[in-house]
Amino acid sequence: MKATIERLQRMAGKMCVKGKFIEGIPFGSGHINDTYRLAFEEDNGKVHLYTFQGINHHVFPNPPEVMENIDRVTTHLAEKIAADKSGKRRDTIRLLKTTDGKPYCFDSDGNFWRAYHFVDDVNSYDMLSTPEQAYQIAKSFGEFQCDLADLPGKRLNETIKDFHHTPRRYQQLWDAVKSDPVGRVKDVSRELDIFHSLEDECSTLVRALEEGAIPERVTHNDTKCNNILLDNKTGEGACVIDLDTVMPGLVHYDFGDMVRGGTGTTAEDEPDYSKVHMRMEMFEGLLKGYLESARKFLTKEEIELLPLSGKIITLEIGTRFLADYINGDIYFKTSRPAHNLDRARVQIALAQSIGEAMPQLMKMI
Ligand code: ADP
Ligand code: GN1
Ligand code: MG
Repeated sequence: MKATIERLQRMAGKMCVKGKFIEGIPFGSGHINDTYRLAFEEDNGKVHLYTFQGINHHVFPNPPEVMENIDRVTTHLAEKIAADKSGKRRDTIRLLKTTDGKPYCFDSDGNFWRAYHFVDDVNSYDMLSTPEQAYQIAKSFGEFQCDLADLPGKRLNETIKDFHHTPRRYQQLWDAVKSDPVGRVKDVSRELDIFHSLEDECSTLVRALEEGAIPERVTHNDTKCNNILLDNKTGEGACVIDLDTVMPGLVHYDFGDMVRGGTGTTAEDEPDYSKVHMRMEMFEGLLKGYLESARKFLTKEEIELLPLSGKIITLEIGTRFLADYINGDIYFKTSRPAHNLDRARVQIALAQSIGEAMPQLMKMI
């Protein structure tokens, strides 16, 4: 869905924005939603920026349930920020209400739209360049989990069923292989063999949950490094974003996805996977930041599984990229024919590199 300027203006007309529309530009590098930055100007010259997003309803089958979660979570975080006297608390993204008081509206094709106040003087990074960034990111995501531990009310909606049920993600890959709708399976036998050989180990987290060894908590579930905004001046985490998948989950999929997104030597879609390795100093930064904020609530069993979590989620997301390649690129946004295959190969190489480092990683905890 690519929105025209006219459509963005019509959506803006339904939201409580300040000022007159001056521009709308595509923004960010997310794989799922359609994100735009809109600017408005008041008569006195003051400019207001907002993020407008068309929600991908193929990925999120029930957008009102997604928005109910986001409304509850951001309200809870905003209350904590308002009650904090030190003024040092990280901010939350803040939803804009529609003119009739709702957290989303529709366009003429029935697509769901939402808007947030744009967070300025920040940056989000597709790849990390320093261990300090890794430290700040993990510290912020740990605080985010901690802040949501006392979220009042019913269990959050599961916005995507079995989102991090790794064995079911594997099953989706085997289902794709079986149906082979666009004849791509013949090109990926090396990748399938590797995934197959690691399948049992990948069930470790789900098994531990089922056996009651580790608890369910409220987690973010999509903690790659461009889902947090870092303050341009201080380098600290300014705001956690992309809250579509905040729901009940395991802390490991959050920590693991930081390892996946933050420790690699290349972009997630590097075409030459021989360049892919995990960077130990980034892992150290992540672990230090995460434990600094999360150690107070984590159990011993949870901490012991942190190193393995990076390998497991990297393979899990690898199975999703490969399944999407086999299915003809219907889920993740792509910009070239082998895009999902490149992404899957990078995940395999990174998971192998994390696997090789496992003895050292275990020593660090
Ligand atoms: P997706 O689900 O497609 O990944 P995101 O919610 O992560 O969508 O948004 C995509 C990008 O837009 C982010 O990586 C970030 O760069 C930018 N962005 C999103 N929300 C805001 C915001 N409130 N302020 C500033 N930038 C934002
Ligand atoms: C998607 O929305 P975005 O781009 O932050 C995906 C994640 C994947 C990630 C891989 C809802 O994240 O699960 O790990 O791409 N989000 C959804 O880059 O499927
Ligand atoms: Mg995102």
